[in-house]
Amino acid sequence: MPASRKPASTVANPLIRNVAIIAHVDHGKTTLVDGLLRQSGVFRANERVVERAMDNTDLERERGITILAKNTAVRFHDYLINIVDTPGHADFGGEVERTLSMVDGVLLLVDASEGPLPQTRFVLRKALERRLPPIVVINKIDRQDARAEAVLNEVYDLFIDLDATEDLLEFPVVYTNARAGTASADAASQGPDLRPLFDAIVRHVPPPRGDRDASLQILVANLDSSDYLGRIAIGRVFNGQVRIGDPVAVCKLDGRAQETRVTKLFAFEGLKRVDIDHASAGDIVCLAGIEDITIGETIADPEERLAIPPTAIDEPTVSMIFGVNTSPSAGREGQYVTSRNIRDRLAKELLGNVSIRVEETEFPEQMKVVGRGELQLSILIEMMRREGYELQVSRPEIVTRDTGGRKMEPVEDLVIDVPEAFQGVVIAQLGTRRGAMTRMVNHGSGRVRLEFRIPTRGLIGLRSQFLTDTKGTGIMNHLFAGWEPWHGPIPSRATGALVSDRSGTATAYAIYNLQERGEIFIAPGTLVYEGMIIGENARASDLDVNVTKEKKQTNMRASTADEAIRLVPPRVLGLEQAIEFIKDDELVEVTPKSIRLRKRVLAANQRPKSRQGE
Ligand SMILES: Nc1nc2c(ncn2[C@@H]2O[C@H](COP(=O)(O)OP(=O)(O)OP(=O)(O)O)[C@@H](O)[C@H]2O)c(=O)[nH]1
Ligand SMILES: [Mg+2]
Repeated sequence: MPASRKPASTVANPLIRNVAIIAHVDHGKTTLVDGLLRQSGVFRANERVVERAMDNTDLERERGITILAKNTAVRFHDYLINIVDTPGHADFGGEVERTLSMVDGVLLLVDASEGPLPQTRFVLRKALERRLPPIVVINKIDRQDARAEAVLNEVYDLFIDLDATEDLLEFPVVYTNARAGTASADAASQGPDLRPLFDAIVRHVPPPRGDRDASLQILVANLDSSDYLGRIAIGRVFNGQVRIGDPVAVCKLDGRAQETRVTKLFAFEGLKRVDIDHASAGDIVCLAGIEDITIGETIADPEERLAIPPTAIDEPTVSMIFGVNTSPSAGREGQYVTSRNIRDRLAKELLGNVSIRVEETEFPEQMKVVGRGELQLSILIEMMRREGYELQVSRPEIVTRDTGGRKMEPVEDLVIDVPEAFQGVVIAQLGTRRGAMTRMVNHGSGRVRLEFRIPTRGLIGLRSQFLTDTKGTGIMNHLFAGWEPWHGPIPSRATGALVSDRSGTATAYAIYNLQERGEIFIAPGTLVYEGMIIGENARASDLDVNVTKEKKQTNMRASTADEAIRLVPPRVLGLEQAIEFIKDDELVEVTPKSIRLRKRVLAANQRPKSRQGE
């Protein structure tokens, strides 16, 4: 099948702009889209609009972060502006990479106080590789600690560092307060609205190029689904035109062509999808009713079948084993529990999620899922659990490579921002994880910025430790930096586990007696099984304990009431904390109702005793 995308020299539609908003996490992308939606008259005057309207999945709203890239479109005068809101967290970088194929320019948002951070660098690099002209938006200009001028200089440095060509260095700059919905070309004064930003988009983002009269080519860059339409392909028409009812050929990734017909066609309009019967070069559209279509495929003319070569995406580096739940309580709380169920769900995930990979293991009931980071994998696990799945997962591992007989591992650039007082403890912690400090900047504000080069392995489990060490005041961000020779062993958790030695119901009496040994994870009344981890031992070795013991002299449990008063509240681990906590010989059991920690080998007498100081 011929693969080509003619570099069209003609403007496909002078009244369209296709733009992506890219930035480091939390710099205000989704909030800025709210402003653009509001001010383009998408909402009725009296309509109440939720904040961060584009973050419309449960998990996005709960966590306040964008996970999936999403499209919207707004009108400004005679122009239609298609906007892609992208996630800023490094684990979802794949979403940014794939959506850049839809657009002709980017808004690079930078927080006026934080300045460029690791993911700013990543997304800008991806945009520059595609030679997408940027508009730099310095956002949160209202912050007390805003330092717009210095931040702009840092942005220039970043461009130069990334070898941006002269023409791309001449980017326009707009200063915004996304929350208030104001923009200005000048840092010192804010206008009444976002018009300066709309103007900049219309002026500096080039109109889409393409040939309406050429053979049809639509590149699928994203997927969505709806209950009554099924799978929806989202993509950009690069060349040609398409009408409802047209026969088309889908150029599949494996080189096959699948003939089908266009039955449903939509365009974006604010937060809605509207039916259209025709689209042409330059448009961003949704097509429903094409079976099995996936990202990277081209919907083409049935005769000519010209595929657009898909873009290569950075390789994932962190893996976890997803397996069938084998604990004694398996199957009680979930709806989908078999390896077949888990396998099918992962296959479905692969269709829409370009930055994960699923590999078989030597055991049919275990799959290895490879992704970009712990957060990405734990979000997938959380989604599965909410959909009714039960599974057990292992401690995250990193992917290694063999280069010329040398074992190589991924390393990251880690940027940390902490109050000076915590600098020492953070440096010590990173030292044990083989982090090497590369830079230290003291802005004189009481906080210091520390930069490290660290094996990706050293980051596993770091986040919760870091938050504890800095009493929640530290900020850490990292970015994949490349491959380096294996850095040697990194110690895992220094403490052992308190492990239940039998099944039964945990009692307040037993917990009361155990709590001096370490921290307890469960409350009285919790059902436990042999091999289940019920707490963290203060010492390095594991300890088998009886957490079901009843007080001898009373025959009633009534006494639990007064004992409960003296119980330290359990440290209940959330999914991510549980994943960060476990060692290689431990697993996290995940069901729609519970998150339990367990030893891999449940029977106490068959379990190898964990070695001291491992
Ligand atoms: N003070 C101030 N806060 C802002 C501004 N813009 C956004 N915020 C706040 O910054 C936080 C993050 O905003 P989001 O819009 O979710 O950021 P984002 O870039 O979409 O984040 P991700 O999609 O997760 O990468 C929210 O609490 C916003 O209210 C601004 O101009 N000024
Ligand atoms: Mg967002």
